[in-house]
Amino acid sequence: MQSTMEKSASTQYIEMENRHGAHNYHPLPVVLSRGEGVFVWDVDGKKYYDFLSAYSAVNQGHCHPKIVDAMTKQAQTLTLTSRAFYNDALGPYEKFVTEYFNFDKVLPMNTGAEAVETAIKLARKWAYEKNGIAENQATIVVCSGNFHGRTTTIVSFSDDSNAKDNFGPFTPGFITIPYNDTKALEEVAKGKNVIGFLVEPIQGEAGVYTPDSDFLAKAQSICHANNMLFIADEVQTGIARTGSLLAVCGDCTCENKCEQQSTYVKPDILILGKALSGGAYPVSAVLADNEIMDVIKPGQHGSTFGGNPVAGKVAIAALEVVAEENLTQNARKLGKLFRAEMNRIISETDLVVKVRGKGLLNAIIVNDTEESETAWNLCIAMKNNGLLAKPTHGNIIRFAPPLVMTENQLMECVAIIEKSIKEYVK
Ligand code: IF1
Repeated sequence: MQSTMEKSASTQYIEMENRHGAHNYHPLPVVLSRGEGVFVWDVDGKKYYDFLSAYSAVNQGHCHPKIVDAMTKQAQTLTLTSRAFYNDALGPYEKFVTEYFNFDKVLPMNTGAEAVETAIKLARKWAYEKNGIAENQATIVVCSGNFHGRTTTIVSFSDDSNAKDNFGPFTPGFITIPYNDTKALEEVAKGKNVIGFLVEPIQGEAGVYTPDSDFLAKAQSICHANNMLFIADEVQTGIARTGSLLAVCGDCTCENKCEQQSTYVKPDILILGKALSGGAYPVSAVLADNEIMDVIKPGQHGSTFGGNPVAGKVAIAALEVVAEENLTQNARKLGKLFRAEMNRIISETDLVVKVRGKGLLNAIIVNDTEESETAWNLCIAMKNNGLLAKPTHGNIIRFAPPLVMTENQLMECVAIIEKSIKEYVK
């Protein structure tokens, strides 16, 4: 039995988590203690490229000085008033974020799941009060392979048994269609009481599934032809990750989100989270125009921390960084380069069979079964070579670096990935 003195620092931290923390994750065996920009360091001082960005929350890079400064200043001034009173931070944040994304109103929350839950409640309430749907009969269409969070209602419409099993009884009022299938959407849209379509513009957790280029536009028009709300969950794909400000912006990279852009598919309800704060603080948001948002009256929805002063200042700083540092354009440029390099490597190895993604949200498919350890072992090899990434499901590895990465840094990461693949022995 090793004494504490003999155990490495990493081992001690890992054992502490195992002993005192719920085992609801299976992390890669690395213990991080510092982050800056595209880099993180472990407790032994080893430096890594972060190629996960905390599941696309750290788009602006770790500990971005502008974001940390905004958070620190507000944290030393006024952290939380609750919504029982007004404060001088919430209104300016609400004005900023609604103008930034071109919606009339925002309902501020904290986590992505809370924002998804808020969007579901908002859509249902709109349907009953504005659309004549019979009470408690509203049905929302979702896609197979979805991931929208971990609350009981959200896992009620998950088809991932690991995320759903033994958490019942489940919330009714959802119908599932295949992802990227507008014919199926058209069919179910004819049903009675169908009020909305909740969809990820790119399915992240399912393995970075990018739909047909016209899927979102077609889905939106089917929704509007059937008096349904088009609800976009951009918690993971939003905030410049896919090479435009929102994945629903399509090919547009402009900073003025407007409906004039031909490729822009404006959601009726937009859900944001993660990088809305640059990963510094839990901030999420639901945006909609007045016709929808005004169904919520005082006392009908809320949250202790929702829209708190620190969250508002952090989100403004995080969104200003996206514009000031041209992160959408950078994500688009580096994403194209990354996929080209991955395709070159794929042509030179049997270990990886495909790369897919948009902007800097990408994934490679490892040439082995979902149950195999190959993707995991390849991530261990990349970790040992100085790059951190993690499989989503089985044989799929997601690659999502901070959007502040330079071309030289990206090429260094490609070299690490290539070295790890070519040295890998099954
Ligand atoms: C985990 C990944 C999973 C999300 C979308 C809402 C939420 C998420 C599209 C909820 C959260 C996180 C949750 C985290 C792992 C990660 C994730 F795809 F991003 F990798 F699980 F699918 N909509 N995604 O992706 O936001 O409540 O977490 O703030 O739960 O394991 P949250």
